Amino acid sequence: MILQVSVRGNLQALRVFGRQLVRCGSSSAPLGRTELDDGAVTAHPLFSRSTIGSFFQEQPLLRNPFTQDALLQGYLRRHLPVQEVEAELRVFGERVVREIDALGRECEQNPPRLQQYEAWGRRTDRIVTCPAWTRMKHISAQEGMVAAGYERRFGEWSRVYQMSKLYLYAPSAGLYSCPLAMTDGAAKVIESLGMPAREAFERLTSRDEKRFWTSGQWMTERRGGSDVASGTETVAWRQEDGQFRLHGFKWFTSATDADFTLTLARIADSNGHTIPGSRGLSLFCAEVWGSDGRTNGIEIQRLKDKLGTRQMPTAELLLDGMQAQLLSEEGRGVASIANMLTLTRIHNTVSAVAAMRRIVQLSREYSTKRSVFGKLLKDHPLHIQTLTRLEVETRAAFLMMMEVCRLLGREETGVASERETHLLRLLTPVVKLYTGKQAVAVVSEGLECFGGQGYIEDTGLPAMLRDAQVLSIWEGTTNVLSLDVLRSVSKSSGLVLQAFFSDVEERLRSAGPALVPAVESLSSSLSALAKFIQKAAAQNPAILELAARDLAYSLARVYMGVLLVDHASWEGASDTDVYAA
Ligand code: UCC
Repeated sequence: MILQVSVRGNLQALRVFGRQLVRCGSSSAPLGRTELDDGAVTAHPLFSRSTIGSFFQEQPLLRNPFTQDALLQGYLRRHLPVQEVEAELRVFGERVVREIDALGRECEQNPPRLQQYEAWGRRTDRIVTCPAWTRMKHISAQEGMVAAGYERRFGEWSRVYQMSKLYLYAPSAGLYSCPLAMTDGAAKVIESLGMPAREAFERLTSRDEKRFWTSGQWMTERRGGSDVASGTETVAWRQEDGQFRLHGFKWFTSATDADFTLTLARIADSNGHTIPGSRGLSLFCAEVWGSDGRTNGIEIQRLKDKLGTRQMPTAELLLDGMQAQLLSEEGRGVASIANMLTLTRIHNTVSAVAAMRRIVQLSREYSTKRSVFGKLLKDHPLHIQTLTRLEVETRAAFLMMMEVCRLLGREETGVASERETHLLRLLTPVVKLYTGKQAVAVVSEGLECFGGQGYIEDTGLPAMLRDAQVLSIWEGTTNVLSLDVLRSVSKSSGLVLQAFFSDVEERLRSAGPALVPAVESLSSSLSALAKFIQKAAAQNPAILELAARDLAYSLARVYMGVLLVDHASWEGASDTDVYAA
């Protein structure tokens, strides 16, 4: 009981209360003791620090995401035991805590804006971003976020190294992971086409912050971004110098402040006719800004008002004579941009798994500070069970992500077997669709670990959930990617599935003795999956399409289970690795 006032009647009470308020407001009121007119004494003045209370919940601290991540460290010890990598990631993890995380928050708090006109009415089409966003670009160059994939310092393991770094970076990077994904994808396309745009490639993969370029990927038009073949209306007109002028409307262009872009268009013949469908699409590249800072024949119509990813400009663009260079063979646009899709889908996966890992790290840290019902959260079995489930989901997703990065690195350095090439094709859509969805579930559950605080904006936690939601949408929705799984099966005449089964069976055969129950459980899932596929294959294509998502999910879950077992079977595995499997 704070206020002990004996009053007769309401009027008296109000008078006393009013006088007390005045006294409490005056600096002469003694702290901790207030004398009232009738001689009663309160222990504390109203509305002072002591009355409101002096307890504050301790906030969860971001600690070095590399040293906190036993699985990443274990994975690298197993596959890439190079002192230099370990030391670099440790130092980079410190940089994330000291510098990058705050910049990422700044990007969220200062979203980009469009300045369409200058004061006197001329079009400017400028996207104004905050200094922290520019800083992210410089840091990305310095740290070789894209370059690392092409320098190939660690041979076939270079992608694992690059993506490990990106994995530490992404949750703090204020969505700079998005332009980096597209930049990496553009570099990959140029490299795979034999360097038709060498200077651009050098800039996209540069560590020099003054030379470094980012790239966009403009595929989506008003008719939508999934069915690119029938949705693309942009027309390319050939010029006398062999360059093209593009006219069309791009409906979703992410990270539109990029220096460079890849885009699809239909080449018009001398009569102005174009070829419909996929066969009519060609791939172009273009610089977005001229040397005078003006756009290259582009009008920025507006910036999108999005649920999340607010740090990053996403725009609608009218291409009104954008000068562009043809990159692919004519009519090979979709097949040529597929390499970019592979890269951006892998980046998407890295961002998804990194978001899961970050929320688990913060929740675990918080559980050592937050006390409820007389003990810390970490001492509540039900809470630990929840965290454990999140940990297992995150571990499984991490291992599948790393496996795809490993396969990519092997393919790019020419050492992948045929089976590995098939697996890369199959697993890329599988890992993207599964982790994109799972990130939303894990981050959402993770937010709950902070109670109401998980719902409060300036903790930075809600932005994680908003930003996770896009991961299952862009770069192919869950259903579009499930159909891509079917495409990979039919294009390879089933060889991708053969590769999957033989890889899985081989890994299960070499599982350690402690893992027998897990192996038994996986073997029975595997037989069920094989039966499901046989049955589905015997059905008509419409049924197969209906089964696409379930097939993709089953492939993901079985593969993740197998990778957990595989990782728990190496001689350096920890008890936690075995327990998780
Ligand atoms: O742009 C967007 C947002 C950008 C933001 C990026 C940031 C990401 C970073 C995340 C980190 C934070 S959103 C745009 C989203 N749209 C998409 O992702 C496209 C989704 N739609 C598809 O994937 C479709 O399946 C299409 C467009 C690929 C289907 O096109 P078609 O023309 O109907 O496909 P076809 O006819 O089946 O295939 C044409 C060719 C074939 O090769 P050839 O001719 O040699 O037989 C296919 O094998 O393309 C090949 N192909 C592929 N190859 C098609 N898909 C693939 C693939 N995934 N991998 C390899």
